[in-house]
Amino acid sequence: MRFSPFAHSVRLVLMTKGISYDEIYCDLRRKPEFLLERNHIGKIPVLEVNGKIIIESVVICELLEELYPDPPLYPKDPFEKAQQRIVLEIYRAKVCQPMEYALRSFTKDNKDVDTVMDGLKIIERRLMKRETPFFGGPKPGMVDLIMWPFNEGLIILDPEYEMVRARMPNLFNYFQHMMTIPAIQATTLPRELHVQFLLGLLTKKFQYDFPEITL
Ligand SMILES: N[C@@H](CCC(=O)N[C@@H](CS)C(=O)NCC(=O)O)C(=O)O
Repeated sequence: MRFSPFAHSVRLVLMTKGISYDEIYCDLRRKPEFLLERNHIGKIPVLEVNGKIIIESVVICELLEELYPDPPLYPKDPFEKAQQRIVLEIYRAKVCQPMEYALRSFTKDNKDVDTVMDGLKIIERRLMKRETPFFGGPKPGMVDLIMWPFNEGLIILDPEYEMVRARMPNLFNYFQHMMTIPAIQATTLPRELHVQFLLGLLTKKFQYDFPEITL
């Protein structure tokens, strides 16, 4: 499943830390036995390290931080780390969840999109209080990398991020900065593919991978 934002977060952390890994995509409509053996719930991403199985994208990313501390993606100061994690929690509750509904409606003009924009405004305010280009500081940190795939997906509803630009200039600049980061450039999928995937979900003509596109 090429398009999972949760898997994408893990991919960004792996790439930022320069960890070598093998990636296996799954067709989530016909879940393969090898996935169910490792996660009986059948959700991805699943990380396997030396025979140990870990699920849940944030848990996976934070485990990678502990196993591969260089470069650090969280600050040393526990209070600053807590501040960054608060942003992530707000984002997951106020942006990720409503985004799922908003994307399925496939139109800009509906209340679910307004709910996503309201959630993003909270993130915009948090960003304004910081003096660094990223939540993680001068470079993207854990929170930036975990949030990014959902921000990228927003382009389905908001081509070129026009709504974000008009209503949340700081966040729009932040998106522009994020798009200059090599790991992000290497993994970003064009809007047409996001749209094609989403249409596949809605029409149940799934396409979980586009083999012709190499990441
Ligand atoms: N909380 C999980 C969510 C993972 C998740 O929902 N993955 C989706 C793909 S984007 C999935 O595997 N769906 C298949 C299913 O629910 O059966 C995480 O952060 O890893």
